Amino acid sequence: MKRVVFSLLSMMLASSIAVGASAKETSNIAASTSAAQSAHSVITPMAIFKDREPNDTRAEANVFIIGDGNQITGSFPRGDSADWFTFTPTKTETYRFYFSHSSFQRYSLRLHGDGLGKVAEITFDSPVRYFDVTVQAGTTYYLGAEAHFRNYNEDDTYDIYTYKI
Ligand SMILES: [Ca+2]
Repeated sequence: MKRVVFSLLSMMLASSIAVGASAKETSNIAASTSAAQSAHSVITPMAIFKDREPNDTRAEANVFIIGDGNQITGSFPRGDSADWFTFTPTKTETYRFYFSHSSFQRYSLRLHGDGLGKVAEITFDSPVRYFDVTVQAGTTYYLGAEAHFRNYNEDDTYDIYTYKI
């Protein structure tokens, strides 16, 4: 998509130069560039990664690809109290990890990094349901959700949203 936009812009710029662009035409090109970039950012696909058993240990962790707006969605039905996910960022970037679930459930979330130990945690009793972490390119991380106390009559699902800050 980006390549197509850039090629189109190059053609537009080349034709403007050939005929001698006025200041107004130049500003129109700038406006269309900005519009094309906005359209591109709006249509960037976001991915939802599902909780797939077995994933109760780091060795069995499900794959996750961290990205702006990407999400993990899972649940803790009877007999399941831990879900692990692993990801290796390709860029060093700061993300907010937002952990969402029913207030009837006592769930926790922690992030470990290879060689880094535990880098962040949301305990089951914490009123703050997010943490911010600068993830390092090439480092493998493990994200673990855990159910401590459950109400089986209520919604047992959870979501982990990651977005760039
Ligand atoms: Ca599990």
